[in-house]
Amino acid sequence: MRIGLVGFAGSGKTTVFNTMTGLQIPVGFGGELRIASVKVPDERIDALSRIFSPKKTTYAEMVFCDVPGEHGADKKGLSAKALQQIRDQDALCLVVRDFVNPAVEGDPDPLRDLENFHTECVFADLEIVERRLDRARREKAPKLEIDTFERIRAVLEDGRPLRTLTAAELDRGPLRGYGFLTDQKLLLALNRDESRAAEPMPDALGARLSALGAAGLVLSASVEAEIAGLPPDEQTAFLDDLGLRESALARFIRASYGLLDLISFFTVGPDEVRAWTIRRGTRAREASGRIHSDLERGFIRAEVIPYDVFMAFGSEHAVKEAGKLQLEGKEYVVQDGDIMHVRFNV
Ligand SMILES: Nc1nc2c(ncn2[C@@H]2O[C@H](COP(=O)(O)OP(=O)(O)OP(=O)(O)O)[C@@H](O)[C@H]2O)c(=O)[nH]1
Ligand SMILES: [Mg+2]
Repeated sequence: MRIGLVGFAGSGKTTVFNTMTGLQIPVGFGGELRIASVKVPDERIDALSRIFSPKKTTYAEMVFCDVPGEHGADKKGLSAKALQQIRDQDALCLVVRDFVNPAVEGDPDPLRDLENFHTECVFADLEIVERRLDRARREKAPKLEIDTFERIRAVLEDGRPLRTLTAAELDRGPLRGYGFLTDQKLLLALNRDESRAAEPMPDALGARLSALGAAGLVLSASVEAEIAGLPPDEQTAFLDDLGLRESALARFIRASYGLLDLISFFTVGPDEVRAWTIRRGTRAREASGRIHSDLERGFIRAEVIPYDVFMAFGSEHAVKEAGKLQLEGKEYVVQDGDIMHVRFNV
């Protein structure tokens, strides 16, 4: 699962990347594509770790990729190389500038930048569709396939992103491998000047985002980068001063998690307390395969304690005594925060 920080030059992507990763990549223009994995902060793991005092505590991880906003030949839009790098991501976080950057011409205009980015993605997708249709006709491809591509061409020509089509409206099977930009999940990070970090998202921008099937959040990357460098107790005081309750890092990671429809389940014990990432809707047998393929192969049943239940009773023993331990089969849909112990036999 790789989330790409994407957008136009000078919008603050590398600054966001630094905040998330604790790295200190020089900001300014350009640079290389960079990838780093980030621990997903989770208070539930902190609490479980205090209770079990395990040898090792492992948080879930997410991978972020800083994609430079290299311009195309017109000096405005994105280059073909940048678009290809964007295509390679599993989901997109569009960092939009809402601060004055002396190195970038023009006042900040987040709605315009969102519109421009969307238009570039629509055109890039249309190009793929046209090429595919040309070839399909030449090769006399099955009618069903041609129909699908003609249908998505109509949607794109209408300026609509493919991501707004439900699974019932669009069978994505034949589209796999094309990497349509408008089908990627999209989170907009409105990157503000620190003085306006606590102001809400403007209504017009919020409305446009929901029409595009995208989510949004507000942050101030440069100030967050400073906060990330402070000791934890000073961080809270600094956030209070800005009128913020929580660091953007935590909000951002949660939003990304939600965007990808990811949840965590936990394994606990004296050796390790650990979070595992799965897609919402994953069943117990498949989820156990995240831990080890033997568990999936030899799956017998899962002993499940929801996090809140565990905390209410304070120990596995107390949960069992109270008859609250859930014995679940392979079809059980794992819930966010489930503490799982898998019984298996290989
Ligand atoms: N005032 C203010 N300046 C910011 C903020 N975020 C980034 N900047 C500044 O904007 C400039 C560009 O930031 P970068 O993070 O390098 O931008 P980028 O999106 O990575 O740019 P490219 O790599 O060229 O696509 C730097 O001088 C940052 O210090 C912010 O939240 N507020
Ligand atoms: Mg950069």
